[in-house]
Amino acid sequence: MLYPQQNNYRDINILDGIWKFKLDPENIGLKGNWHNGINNSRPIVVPSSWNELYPDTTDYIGVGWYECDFFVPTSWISNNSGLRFSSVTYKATVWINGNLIGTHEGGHLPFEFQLDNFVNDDKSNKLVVRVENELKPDRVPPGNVEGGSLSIFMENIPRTNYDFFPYAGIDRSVYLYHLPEFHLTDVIVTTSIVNDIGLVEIIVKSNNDETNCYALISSDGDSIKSSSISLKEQNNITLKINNPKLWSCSDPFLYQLTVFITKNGKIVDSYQLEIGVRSIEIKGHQILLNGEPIELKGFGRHEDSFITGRGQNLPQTIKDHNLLKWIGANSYRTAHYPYSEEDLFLADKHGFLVVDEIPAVGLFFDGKEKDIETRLDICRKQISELINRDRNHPSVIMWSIANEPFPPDLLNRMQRMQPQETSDNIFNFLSEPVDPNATKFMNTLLTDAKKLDNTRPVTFAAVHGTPIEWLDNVDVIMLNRYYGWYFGGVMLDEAVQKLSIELDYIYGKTKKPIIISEFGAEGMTGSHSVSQELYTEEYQLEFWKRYLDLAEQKDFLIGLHAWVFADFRTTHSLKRISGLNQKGAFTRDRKPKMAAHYLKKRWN
Ligand code: BDP
Repeated sequence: MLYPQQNNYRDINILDGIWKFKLDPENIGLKGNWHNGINNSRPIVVPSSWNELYPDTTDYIGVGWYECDFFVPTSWISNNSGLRFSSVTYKATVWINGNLIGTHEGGHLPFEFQLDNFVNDDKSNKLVVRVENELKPDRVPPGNVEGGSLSIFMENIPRTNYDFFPYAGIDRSVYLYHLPEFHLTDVIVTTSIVNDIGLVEIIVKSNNDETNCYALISSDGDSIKSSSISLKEQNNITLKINNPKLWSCSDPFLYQLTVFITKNGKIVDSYQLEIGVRSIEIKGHQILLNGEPIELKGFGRHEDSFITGRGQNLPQTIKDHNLLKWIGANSYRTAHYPYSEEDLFLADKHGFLVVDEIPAVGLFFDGKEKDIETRLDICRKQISELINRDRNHPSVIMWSIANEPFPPDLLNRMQRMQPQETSDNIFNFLSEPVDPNATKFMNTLLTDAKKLDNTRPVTFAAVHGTPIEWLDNVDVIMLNRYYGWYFGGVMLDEAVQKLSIELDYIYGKTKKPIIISEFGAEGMTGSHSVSQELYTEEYQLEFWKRYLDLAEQKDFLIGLHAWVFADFRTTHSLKRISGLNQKGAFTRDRKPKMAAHYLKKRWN
């Protein structure tokens, strides 16, 4: 799905602004025909999460209704206009002028509907959206899980199966768009480098194959143009750039690519995008960018801010990217869901290496079989939506199909992870097979991602105790590790020793590159101590220092993503003081903690 664009042939109208809003705690709106218009509404901002705006919406789980009016320019009424939501969390049902136009399940990913036949060309139109954010075990991410996997560690409210606040609403921009009669429906770009030649392969899809197509790549006044192809005969174009300027972290050079559609020799549509010429491959225990080994330094992040919640906050996105540069990071993971498209456009420009993740956090494999099947279907849909959205970004180097899927018998496996557990062959149990259905679930997702895009490695972030057989099918292993916090807090010497043994064990079994995709300790700003004390800024710093020191001794450890970039809002529980996860290098308002200054020294 192409990002909406305005040019000589295409038009957009962004509907962001103040909309009408009403909660529906009794769920009476559907019967009460609220889809024709809502009464007694109050204002809300689109995009934003509804939670931080009113006292009664803060912890609200249920249904909320949105409404706005819009006009469609008369020049648009030609059967090619659409309505695109960049993200609605969690489930959206959409009506225009009282007519149902569609539904979409799952946050953080875009969806769109054709407008034709639904809109008036002479008067205003009423758009009504019912948003529902119930926490259910058969959703992704899941919530209200019976004997919830997360409650092993903490009873939390609202009852998510994951550690961040379930913000809800129309949380990213809403677009009306208009396309010309003959238009591009997709452009897929892959690049490679062969003997100093940059190959740019473009697959073009159009709504009409009685058209022709050509592509132009330009930079600094130079341009390369392909010959024109008939889309009836082929839909792929390859352009060659001699001695290309490659996209890299230190020089994220972007070329302008424009794809044109012509009909009877006349241009009828075009689409522009910025592309980076680069290659990514795995060789032995290394990830190679343009043939050179890379090391990832950075964080897992969250889209989380005061007042807007998880709603799109572009000033904060810019600020976060600047702080990532300041601290010397070259990489991040979109933990635990796809970030805004604008975030990735910036990553392309800034040269960040992004691990792009679907919202599959808190997956578990016990409970009702039907729920497991539903979750699998949703994850598969999310992988496809994510790859279709993000595949043209040079910054995206890997797909992550889950965060911490919980192996069956999690509690028992975790107990063996305590540093005090020192029996011989402590990690052998990781090589034992687990429930084959769970393994099949994981392999289905990895295979899907590979099939949709065979140019990028696939991975997932593995919790303590993840069986080796789940790691067998990833290209790069990502491990979330908390030795020295949840596992042997304060006992840093023993913790790092156990981590070292485990890393050697896993590498020995798999021979794949390993990234520690999470490691962190809570550091409450202003909490200090001369001795090693949990929750102090000193302990947080020391924790990260020990992991960084260990990483220097392991060749196969090719990346460290500290958890987490900044403090973020999570559910209420005894372990989350003030409703915050405080493992951030920065506070929630982006002030550096002691450990941020330390990481800056190490990473620069
Ligand atoms: C990890 C989870 C992450 C949590 C983190 C923590 O992947 O979402 O926020 O633990 O406890 O296991 O801080």
